[in-house]
Amino acid sequence: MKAEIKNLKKVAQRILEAIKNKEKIIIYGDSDPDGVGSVIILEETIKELGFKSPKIYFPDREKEGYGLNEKALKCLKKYSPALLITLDCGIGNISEVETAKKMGFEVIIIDHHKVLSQVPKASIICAPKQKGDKYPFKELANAGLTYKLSKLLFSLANQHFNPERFLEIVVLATISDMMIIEADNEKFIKEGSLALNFTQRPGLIALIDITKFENWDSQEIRQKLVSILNAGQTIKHLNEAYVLLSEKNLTKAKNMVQLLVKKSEYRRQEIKKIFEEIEKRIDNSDLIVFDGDANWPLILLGPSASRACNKYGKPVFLFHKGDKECPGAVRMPSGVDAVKAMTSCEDLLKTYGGHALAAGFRIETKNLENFKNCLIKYFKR
Ligand SMILES: [Mn+2]
Repeated sequence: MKAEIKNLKKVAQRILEAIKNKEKIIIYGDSDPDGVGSVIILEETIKELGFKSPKIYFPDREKEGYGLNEKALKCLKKYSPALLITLDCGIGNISEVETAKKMGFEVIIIDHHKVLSQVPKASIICAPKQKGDKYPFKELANAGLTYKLSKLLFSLANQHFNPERFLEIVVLATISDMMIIEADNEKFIKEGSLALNFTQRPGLIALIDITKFENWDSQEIRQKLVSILNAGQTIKHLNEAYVLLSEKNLTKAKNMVQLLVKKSEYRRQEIKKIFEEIEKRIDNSDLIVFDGDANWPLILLGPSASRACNKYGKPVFLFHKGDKECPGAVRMPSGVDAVKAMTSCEDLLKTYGGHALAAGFRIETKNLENFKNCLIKYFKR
């Protein structure tokens, strides 16, 4: 029998206990389609299993940064004591988990990102990349991981599980996070694309309707659906993609989609401007692209870095230049590991993490030059 994901069952049992005891539950997700998808799957699952109203929270990447953060915890403090479940984030938040625990939260981390040398002291960590996890496939999107949790929750509760309503979400998240298309992911994409075809979800019906869907393949899903979901901003701690995919009313969903389409067009133009600026500044003799600007918002840097990385085939580090601190996005050509590269400079960084080919960091502005030199040293080896 195939080994199971470490702690998946522990998490499921703890959540069922919380449902039974009517504890408070906070679902805390990353503000991108994978985080949004994970939140929707877990929220709908526990509601169907009888839990009334979990508190949902998405951090604002511009104002709060990625992952669990102190500002968010201050907002959430009034809900303590509660079970705080982080989805698609948390594995790098050592000090923030400490703060959360002091506030009276019990923290559960469900995160598919790379595990750094130290892990937070959470109550339970479910992360396929953590030590001792024997599950053979390591490249699930976080929504794929949450899907497995959902399935287990339904089965432990002896309730009927309807896979399609979640597979249609998993496919979007898996494609959005650019997870490798093999093993579980291949199955998710195949079955998820089919499920999308027959979706009952007003947000997806509206989205598919407006984008004139034709081929139902990964490329079209990325270009037409994921790009629009990605334009969703986080407003009052809720991501707009989440609001759309949770909407029950088709007319409202259609209006939301129209707004998101406009935002995604604007976003595309802004990304193009940043990319053109990078092209102007680039020095072809440099080993890496390392650039920042006070006018570049963090949320546009991932896609801008992807474009630069595709074109130049070099490691790309882009940051929003702040007076004191700079948050940044990293993209790597295949075969190079962003997290390993940053680990070699970890003393200079406030936080960092992510995947081999797509990652992020936060650094004090005074350390930028040293960080750049440290990276060049790493890539020269
Ligand atoms: Mn993710």
